[in-house]
Amino acid sequence: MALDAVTIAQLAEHVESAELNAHDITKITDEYPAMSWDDAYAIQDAIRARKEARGHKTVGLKCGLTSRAKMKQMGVEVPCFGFVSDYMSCAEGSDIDTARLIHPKVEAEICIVTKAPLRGPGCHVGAVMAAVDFVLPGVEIIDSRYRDFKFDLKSVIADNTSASRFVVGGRPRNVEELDLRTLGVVMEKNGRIVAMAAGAAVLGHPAAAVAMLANHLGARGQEIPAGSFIMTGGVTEAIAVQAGDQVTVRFQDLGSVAMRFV
Ligand code: OOG
Ligand code: MG
Repeated sequence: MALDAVTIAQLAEHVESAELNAHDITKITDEYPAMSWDDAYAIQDAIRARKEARGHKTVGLKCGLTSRAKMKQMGVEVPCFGFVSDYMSCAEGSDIDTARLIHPKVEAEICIVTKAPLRGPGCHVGAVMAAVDFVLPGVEIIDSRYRDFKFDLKSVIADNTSASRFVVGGRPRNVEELDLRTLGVVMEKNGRIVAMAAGAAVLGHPAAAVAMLANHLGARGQEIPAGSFIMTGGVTEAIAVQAGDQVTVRFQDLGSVAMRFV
């Protein structure tokens, strides 16, 4: 760790305040260029602890930057991991208030719920598939707290990987009924197709993102508990939205997920 405990706590408050007050900040590595990967995750953990101390429940885990399209869009080469809180969950078909966000973008994500714990190291696609209870379609609304949505990997990890809102919808399906690699996803904004991809865009197989998460947590002595909701990462590049936009994502075999931005 390059940063001391006081600095970690101050940065957690700084980044979380930007989220809660919907104002942007400069990326924190500008001021702390020596920040390590452990520092970045320690800041994210401190943000999680702050939310939980205020009574917010952590309701899921997320993988980010797992598709080439997302990596290319953000200029980052390695996936990252974060969490989602109860207040970030929005109902299918609901209105999402952009006044509480900075510069939101939508992402189509294949999501899973586990029925058994997953622990790395050595977690692989087979182990993940055996632990999947069911598969769900989801849309994540990301909202980087960094100016102009520009960051490096350490800064975005400290910002809980831009987590902001998410919508889970459609119908749950058993994993054996699906081929997650060829599962097609079509994203529409205001009735026009704006992006499309198949599940394999996520590290060759969305379950590979979950294995990576289990291995990441395993290296830190943690596991993915049974019953976890996990978002495997955007299959296409993220699409900017603003008040007045309507978004529908159609997932092959999983139904569609829709929302409106107001
Ligand atoms: C980081 C979060 C990326 C995904 O699904 O790739 C993410 C960002 O692009 O702001 O959630
Ligand atoms: Mg995402």
